[in-house]
Amino acid sequence: MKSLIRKIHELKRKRDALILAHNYQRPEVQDIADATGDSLELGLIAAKSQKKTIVFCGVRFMAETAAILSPQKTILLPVSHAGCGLADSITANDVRRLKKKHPQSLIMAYVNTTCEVKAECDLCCTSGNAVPLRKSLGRKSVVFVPDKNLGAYLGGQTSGKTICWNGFCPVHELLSADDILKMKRQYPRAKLMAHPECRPAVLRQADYVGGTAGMLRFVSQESAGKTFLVATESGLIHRLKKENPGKIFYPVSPFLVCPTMKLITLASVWDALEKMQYRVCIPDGMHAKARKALAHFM
Ligand code: CIZ
Ligand code: SF4
Repeated sequence: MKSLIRKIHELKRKRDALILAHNYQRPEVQDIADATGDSLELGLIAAKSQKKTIVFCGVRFMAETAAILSPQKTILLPVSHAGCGLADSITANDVRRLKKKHPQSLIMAYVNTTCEVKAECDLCCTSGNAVPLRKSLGRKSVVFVPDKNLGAYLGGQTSGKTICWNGFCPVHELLSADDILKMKRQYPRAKLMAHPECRPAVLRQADYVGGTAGMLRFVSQESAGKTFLVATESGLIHRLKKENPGKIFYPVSPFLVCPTMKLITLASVWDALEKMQYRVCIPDGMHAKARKALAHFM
């Protein structure tokens, strides 16, 4: 493995590339990356970087988001079929139908959507800024796509009407209130952090609800707690432990593993650099529309 890591670093220099890894990536992939983060953080790092080539270790919609934010750069996704069950739960046609059905509503998309879907939406949010963004729209009716759990959470936090698409993340949806109760019984003093893609019955038990960037902040700044129960994809635990050596983290279930996130390995990162594959391109004519939905991030 050491020689493969060395080879990746050599090739990265030769190609003058930047390697970015999502917080859900395998530990060894996170460790060779120049930066780790959530999809929006990584997209913004890509956009600010001087490097022309970005190896994006994550799933397709994330690499697409980086490509929307960095139209002049070459964005490489090491495994071309690394998709997201949640993003694939809605198509651009579905959104066009929703717009016809709810002509008075704004269409708000979670970042976990394809570029075709983003291009049809009015604005895009992450798990980190969904609540303030929804609040800024006041009592305006909103159709939120595609995550029903994040949508229900938003509806509960804000006053306007929020109509939800029925999508869900196949990983977070697996968690039940019982899984949480069992862990809380075992670690009664631990703080529970839950991703808003979890079911409402899980979120109701959480001390903190937020995306991966928010969880990292909660642990480092906002909480005096020492032990944390983590209700999100297992990859985040590696970074939580690395950045908080004095604290203890337990995944709330052994099943919180996203199979498509884990498709990316060191070997595929090396291949991506060697063969300059697989380039993620935004179809002509879609770029400007998708960028508009992301404009408030830039
Ligand atoms: O936007 C992301 O990066 C996702 C899907 C997860 C998170 O909360 O960081
Ligand atoms: Fe998609 Fe869920 Fe995997 Fe995140 S954890 S990439 S939402 S399938």
